[in-house]
Amino acid sequence: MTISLLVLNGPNLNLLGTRQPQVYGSTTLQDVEALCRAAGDRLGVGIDFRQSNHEGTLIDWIHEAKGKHAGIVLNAGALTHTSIAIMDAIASVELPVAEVHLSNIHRREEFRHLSYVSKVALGMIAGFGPQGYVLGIEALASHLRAAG
Ligand code: CA2
Repeated sequence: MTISLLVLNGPNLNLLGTRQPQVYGSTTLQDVEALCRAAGDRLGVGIDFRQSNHEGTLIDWIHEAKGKHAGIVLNAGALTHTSIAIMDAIASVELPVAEVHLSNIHRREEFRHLSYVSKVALGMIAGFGPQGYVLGIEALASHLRAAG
C-alpha cells in the first residue's frame, strides 16, 4: 500500500514569501507545497498538504490523520512554543512526526527555543528553509519503510 503523509502548517505560514523575506525567504507556501509534492512523487509517497491559522483546526486534522496517514510533517509555527494541546494531540495519535522549521529556532529569540512539539516528535529539522520539508518527508519515508 502507498504511504501517505500529512504535511501540516500552522499560523501565519500562509504569509510565507509575502512578508519578512529576510527571516523566512521569498518562497511562498504554494512553492513549498510543490516541493513536497515533487518529493512525494519521487519517493512514491502521497502528500496531503494543509495550513490553518487555528489551533483547534490543526488539532482536528492531527486526530483525523490516524488511520489515514502514516506520519505527519509538522511546522506548527508559533504554536510550537506554546501549545500543550498540539503536543497532547500528537501523543494521542501515536503517529511519527517530523517537526520542521524554516528558520533555526535556536539561533533566534529565547522564547523560540522551547518546542512542545519536539517533546513528542520523532525528530526535528530547523534552519534549512523550505528544503527542511523535503528532508522531513524523506526522513519519515525511510523511518516507515524500515519499520515495515
Ligand atoms: O521557522 C519556522 O518555520 C517557524 O515555525 C515560523 C513561525 C515562528 O513563529 C516559529 O518560531 C518558527 C512563524 C511563521 C510565520 O511565518 C511568516 C512568514 C512570512 C511573514 C510573516 C510570518
